[in-house]
Amino acid sequence: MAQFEEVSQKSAVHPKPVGLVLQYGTAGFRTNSKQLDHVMFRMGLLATLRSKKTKATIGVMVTASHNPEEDNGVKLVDPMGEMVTPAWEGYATQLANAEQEELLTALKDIIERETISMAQEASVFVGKDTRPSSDSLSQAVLDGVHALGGHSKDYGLVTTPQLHYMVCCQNTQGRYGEATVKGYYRKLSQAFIQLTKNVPNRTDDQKALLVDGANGIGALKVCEMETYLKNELQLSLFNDGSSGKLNHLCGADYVKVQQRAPKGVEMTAGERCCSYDGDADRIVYYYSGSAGRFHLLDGDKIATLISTYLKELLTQAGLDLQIAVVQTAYANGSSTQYLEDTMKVIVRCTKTGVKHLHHAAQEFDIGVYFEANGHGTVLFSKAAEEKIQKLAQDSNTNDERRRAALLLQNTVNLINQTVGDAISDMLLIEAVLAIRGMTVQQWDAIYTDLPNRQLKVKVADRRVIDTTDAERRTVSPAGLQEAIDSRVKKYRQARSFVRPSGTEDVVRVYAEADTQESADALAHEVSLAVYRLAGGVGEEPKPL
Ligand code: G16
Repeated sequence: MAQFEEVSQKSAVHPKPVGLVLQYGTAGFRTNSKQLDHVMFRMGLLATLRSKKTKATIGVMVTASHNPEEDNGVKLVDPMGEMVTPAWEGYATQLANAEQEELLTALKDIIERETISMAQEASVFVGKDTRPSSDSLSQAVLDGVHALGGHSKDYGLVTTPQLHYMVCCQNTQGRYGEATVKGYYRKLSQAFIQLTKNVPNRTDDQKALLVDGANGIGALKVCEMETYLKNELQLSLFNDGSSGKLNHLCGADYVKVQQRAPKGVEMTAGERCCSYDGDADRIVYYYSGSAGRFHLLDGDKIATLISTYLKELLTQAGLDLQIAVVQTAYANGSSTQYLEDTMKVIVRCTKTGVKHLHHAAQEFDIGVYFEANGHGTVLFSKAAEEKIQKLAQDSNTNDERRRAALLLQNTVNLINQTVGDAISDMLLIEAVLAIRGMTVQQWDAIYTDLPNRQLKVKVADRRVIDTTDAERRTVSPAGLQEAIDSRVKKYRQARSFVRPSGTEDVVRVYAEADTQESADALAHEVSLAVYRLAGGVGEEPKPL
């Protein structure tokens, strides 16, 4: 077939280094950008096949999100804007790792197993972040799409959640919104203005927010959006990419893991600040206390704020909808306790990775999901959206119920339900704080985090660590879980777990306890156990 000849010819321009094997990680392939040209070409092929199979538009985002600038990666987006289904992750691995001469066989194998009609039209949306390598890598994706005769639309520089949004808009024939960047700005800003317009006496101070753009795509896009917000939010942007390096000493991951303010943000005591990550699908908030102490409001605090707000509105609206919060093992113990014991909402724990949380959240009328690192959103079932809409339009209902229903309706419009979205989450948080008349300090005081520490340990092969129970326990290597258990016992209110990262070549260690000293000591002791039992390389971990 002519298509396969084209693939053969074009793939020679994007050759695979012999013997190179890459794993499909937490959010797709991710490694040094120099190793990714063939992967991108092949993901263009795969996205085209997925599009033929689903008869819908598929998205390919070229980004390595929170990783350093020299890395890159790829995220595949399924028709409703969600991450690609796990069965196809296997195909992605098969295709990415096939040696040059095996590529056509691997491709034909997928076509056969999925009974794909090659006569079917295909459409792929492509986006990229601001990394220097993203230009040529996104071109490699496009080459892959065209080699199999697929149609493409190149959105160029967009945030990851913007690309997810475009795919969903396209496949819902515009019901979710208009598949353009302007359409995205219009939908979100209108919802934000509707939500905040009736809040009495919002001062300029209350409208002010400091934003750390991580020197990435989020900085560019939030600037573009600002005019649409009509001064209802007054942003001061730092780390806008004009001089600093992407994610270097800034961005959501740095702030969360280091528990300190990013470089370059001039914050004064009590000012609300937030940080995006490198592709703007995560956000964390923070402020400096009166004694100069750094206060972090991470994904757990965001989930608590949003679910409290939604629960209150549901009560006011008299709507009987089940609300749940989905977290991972990284969720601070205090947040889980508060959600279950005080707020009395259902809490679920899944493995790390948005795809797992998203899937779990879909089981409820309203599923609020957030990873502690600030990646999350809210999902509304179709039935829940319909009930909200019906009530908002019911002129016979009383004012309080109608007001709550209208707020819920605009809240639904403000949220990017396809995936975590730093810009959409930021607007939602700002709206909730305004509507509830809360300061960042009052939000922070909802519950007190248990002191915690995250560390990374280098090992020869992180795959030797296998976990179970939503990554809260290890099953291999032998003796590691026992070692963790015996160390946890020494501290009060303590918990610790380890897991191989799916985005970086490290093992992640998490520990929490009643004091920062104990959390630090526990994290160090567990890191040593990992180093000794799981094949640590380089220097032994040192106490903090
Ligand atoms: C990705 C995933 C997140 C995950 C993070 C870290 O985020 O989308 O779900 O929490 O990686 O994963 P790991 O601990 O396996 O390295 P991002 O923002 O980097 O794309």
